[in-house]
Amino acid sequence: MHALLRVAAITALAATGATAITVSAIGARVYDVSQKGRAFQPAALVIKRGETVQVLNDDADLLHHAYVDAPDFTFDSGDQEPGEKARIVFPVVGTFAVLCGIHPKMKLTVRVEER
Ligand SMILES: [Cu+2]
Repeated sequence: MHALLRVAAITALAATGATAITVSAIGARVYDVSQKGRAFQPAALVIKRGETVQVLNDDADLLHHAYVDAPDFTFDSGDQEPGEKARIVFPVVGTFAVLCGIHPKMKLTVRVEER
C-alpha cells in the first residue's frame, strides 16, 4: 500500500472505528450478501484470497447464523439478529460453502482465487 493511503487508512480507523480497519487496511473488496427470505443472495461468489464477504441479516423477524466448516477454514458468526452483519475474511484459496445454522437450505458458495 502507498504510504499516503496507509496514513489515510489509519486516520479513518481513528475516526470511525473497527469497520475502517477491514476495508482500508487490507485494501481488498467487501462483497455484500443478503439473507432475505432465508436465501443467500447472491448464492455464489468468486473472490480473491484475503477479501471479505459481508453477510447481512436483512430479514425483519428471523435469526440467521452463518458458518463455514471446511478442513482448512472455519468461521462462525454466532446468531445474527435482524440488522446484524457478519464479515468473513477468506484467507485461503479454495471453494467454501457458507451455511446457515438455523435454515439448512441456505447455502452460499464462495470460490476464493489467488490474488
Ligand atoms: Cu438463516
